[in-house]
Amino acid sequence: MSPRAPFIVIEGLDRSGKSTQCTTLINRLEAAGIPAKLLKFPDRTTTIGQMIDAYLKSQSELDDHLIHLLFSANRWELASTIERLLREGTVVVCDRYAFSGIAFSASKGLPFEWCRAPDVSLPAPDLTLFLDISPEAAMARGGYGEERYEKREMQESVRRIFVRLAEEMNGEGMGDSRSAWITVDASQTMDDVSEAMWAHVQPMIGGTHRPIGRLWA
Ligand code: FDM
Ligand code: MG
Repeated sequence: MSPRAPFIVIEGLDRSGKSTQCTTLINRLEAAGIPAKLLKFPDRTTTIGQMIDAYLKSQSELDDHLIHLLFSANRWELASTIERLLREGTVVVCDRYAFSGIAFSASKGLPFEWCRAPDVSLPAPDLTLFLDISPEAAMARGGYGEERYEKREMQESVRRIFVRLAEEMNGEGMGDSRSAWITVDASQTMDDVSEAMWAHVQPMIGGTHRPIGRLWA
């Protein structure tokens, strides 16, 4: 049986350089002759994604629990596509995933375990690269945009929860999740960040015979 491709998630605060680095990573994979597909959550193109988009732009108001479940449902919409791509040998790079889901909703005061529950058993990334930057440094890059959550206090709380998730993902008792979490210093130059990311991705590009893991299952 031929190996499946790895599933790579990029997480980070707003203005951490996440989207740019995702594109650079895809280009590097393709230049190395590896088929690769970039996915982004929220995926604003689906019906659920359009509801999320309106909420983020403050064009609608939704209960905190409800929007959390929509973000999760938006991942489940793509779950089988992710698995198919990996089995076909296409590396999947995701700009945000379930970790953003927990970090942002828990920052609004929803219980951590409640936030995790709807994402349990989603395809687990083989590698999560967390682009870490302080909210001060992120703001110095030109400030935040107009969307909901792009505020200093929110970003500080989100970062604290990402750090908690990092400790947990690398700790004991992760069961079948088997997802390495690597923190990358995103305050470096763009080139240094992409080099640091590539150093972790490059060893995986040959694929793996390990079955696709399930998040927190
Ligand atoms: N976000 C993103 C969430 O609150 N929950 C989620 O599950 C995901 C995937 O949506 F503020 C938040 C994070 C961010 C906003 O993301 C839109 P982008 O990457 O800025 O488009
Ligand atoms: Mg944003």
